[in-house]
Amino acid sequence: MHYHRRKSWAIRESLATEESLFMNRRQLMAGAGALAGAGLIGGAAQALPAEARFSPAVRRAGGFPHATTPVTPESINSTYNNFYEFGSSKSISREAQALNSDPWTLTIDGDVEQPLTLDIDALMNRMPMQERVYRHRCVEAWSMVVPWIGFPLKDLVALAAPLSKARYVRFETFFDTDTAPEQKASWYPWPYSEGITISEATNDLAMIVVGAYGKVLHKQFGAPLRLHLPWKYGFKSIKSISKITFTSRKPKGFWETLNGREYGFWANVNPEVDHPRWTQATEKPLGQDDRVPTQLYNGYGAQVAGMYAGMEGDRSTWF
Ligand SMILES: Nc1nc2c(c(=O)[nH]1)N[C@H]1C(S)=C(S)[C@@H](COP(=O)(O)O)O[C@H]1N2
Ligand SMILES: [Mo]
Repeated sequence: MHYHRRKSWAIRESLATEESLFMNRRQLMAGAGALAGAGLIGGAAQALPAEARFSPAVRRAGGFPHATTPVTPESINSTYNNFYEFGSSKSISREAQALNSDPWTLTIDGDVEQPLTLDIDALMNRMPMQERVYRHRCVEAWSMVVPWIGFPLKDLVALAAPLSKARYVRFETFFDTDTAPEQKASWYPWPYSEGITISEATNDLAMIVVGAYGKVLHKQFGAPLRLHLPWKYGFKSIKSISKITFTSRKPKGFWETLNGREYGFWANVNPEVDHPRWTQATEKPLGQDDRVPTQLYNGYGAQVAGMYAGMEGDRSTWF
């Protein structure tokens, strides 16, 4: 039957080039000029059997989620970041270039059938690549709209084959004080970590990001793979993930460990619940002059509110 139901968060047109969907990471990097010497390309670069991984159905499902606000210009986005491993200001894009993102391995352990360590290129070759435009709302009340490239987190969960006792997924960033000297600062609970429930991890919207703006992920965006949870405050969307652990115990993330009164486990966006030190009612989109109203679940309530039925009255759901 030639009738396809689009996901409610998908819109018609793709803003990025078609080719980007068919490129593997090394080709994307080459396209982005990240690999200076042509000698580095080839050899290790696998030819992608594109049809296998980018079926029309997958690409439709991965169409751009509905964003009523325009995509944030890449030039603004790639120079205004939170990546504390490289400094606590927003201007860490130069420092972040020290990150060694290739080669990269991802370890999956904890309550799983079989712990795994995967080369990220091999992992990407097994995952259905998609492009999605997502709004991102930082707890600090700025926001952006990014055309991400990546794959559904639920596909990675399926690959990991968690045991039934696993109720949470914990994510951990790399730890390397040589490339990220800020990780020597002992008052922070390095390495950065975050956690979500299995049901959140298998929600359609939860995405592992490996690219943006039609290119491999800039280092300052959290190369080579990061999380994006568009309905939660940005600190949940952990960058440069090196380990994923399935566990029966509720993980305590970097910010919750630092200040659990201001940054909690759920961190679902809600304009009506203020941060102790500022309002969450409005936000400043990067690259725009005027503030705009913040939306409940950052505008993704139709897809995610069901996971929190009955919890709405609990303040901890919202910070
Ligand atoms: N490892 C790591 N992940 C992180 C952070 C960080 O400091 N370190 N900052 C978080 C915060 S607060 C936000 S708002 C987003 C910022 O993502 P961006 O720089 O791509 O906009 O990354 C999140 N993930
Ligand atoms: Mo943030």
